[in-house]
Amino acid sequence: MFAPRQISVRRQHFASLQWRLFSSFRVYPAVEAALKEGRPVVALESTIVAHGMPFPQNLELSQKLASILRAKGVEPATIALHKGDIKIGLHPDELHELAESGDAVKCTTRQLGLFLANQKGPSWGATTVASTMFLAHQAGIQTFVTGGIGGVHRYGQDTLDISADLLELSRTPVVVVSAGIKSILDISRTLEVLETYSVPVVTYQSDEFPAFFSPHSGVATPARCDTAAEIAAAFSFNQETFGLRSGMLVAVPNSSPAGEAVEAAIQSALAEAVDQNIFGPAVTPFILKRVAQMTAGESLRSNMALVENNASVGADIAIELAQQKG
Ligand code: PSU
Ligand code: MN
Repeated sequence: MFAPRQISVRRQHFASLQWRLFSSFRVYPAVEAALKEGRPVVALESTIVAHGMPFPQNLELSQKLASILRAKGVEPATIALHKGDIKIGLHPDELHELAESGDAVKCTTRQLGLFLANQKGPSWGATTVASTMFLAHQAGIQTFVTGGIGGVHRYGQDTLDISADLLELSRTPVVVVSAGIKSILDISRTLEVLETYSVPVVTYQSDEFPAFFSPHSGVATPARCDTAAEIAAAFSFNQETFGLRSGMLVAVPNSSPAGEAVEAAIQSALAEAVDQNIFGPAVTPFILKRVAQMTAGESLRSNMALVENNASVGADIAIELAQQKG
């Protein structure tokens, strides 16, 4: 007898919560139209733009990604915070401003509210894999393309420096397309944590889990999928049939691997970070920057190529997911 009323009260509560939550959402018109019409959309993160690469390569990559996605009929949506707004998709001028800003605040999920509440800080908040996933899901976007995810840092068993990206993958249903995990992290331990968190991890068309700059890590992949359709179906079974809430990590082996100099540079950048007492959220941006400097742009070239490759696979997954819904 009481059940229907309870449900409707709960719905009303949810609706008012949604309204408050969405009140500072600014969905870019092209993204909004695609979502309304059930066309495929792919989310992109802003930390890779603000902290992962220098200007102007970060802008060039963002523009290239947009054209790769649009050529396949997929709408790109770069997610970022700007002053009091949550941006789902950016105008080209906004993307330019973000890429050039230099002072964007790296915002993982726990920083979202703090950034919006702080009126005095820098204008741009750059979302990480974790917070981009979270916001993409709020906006109804199921596929997210990036380069590399955060994970268990080396010696993470002592420092407990384990990226919030792993926690978010465990609780937010978004497919994250990456080139695996960088060797600045502890790849085996990262895969162990993902297993504990019940996050499906698949490698695209390979039995070996890739290590970002290199398609080889020496670690066997937990699962292999050969087509975008299989990945989309596995994700949908988890959501629809089993009611699971976790995301999914897809690793696409890098087809433009960086030379061996990059691995050597990673080793020395890691040592420098320890020497200079750099820790926590500052570690990843520091190492990426040093490696790019030490390899005279070789790491950057490989990084840009792998993200483009991921965009192509991610677009196919988004298309499959949109077809399954439609
Ligand atoms: N790995 C990269 N490039 C990046 C990042 C990771 O190769 O730009 C960024 C992503 O935004 C990722 C974040 O979510 O770093 C992880 O940071 P942390 O380890 O502090 O959680
Ligand atoms: Mn960390």
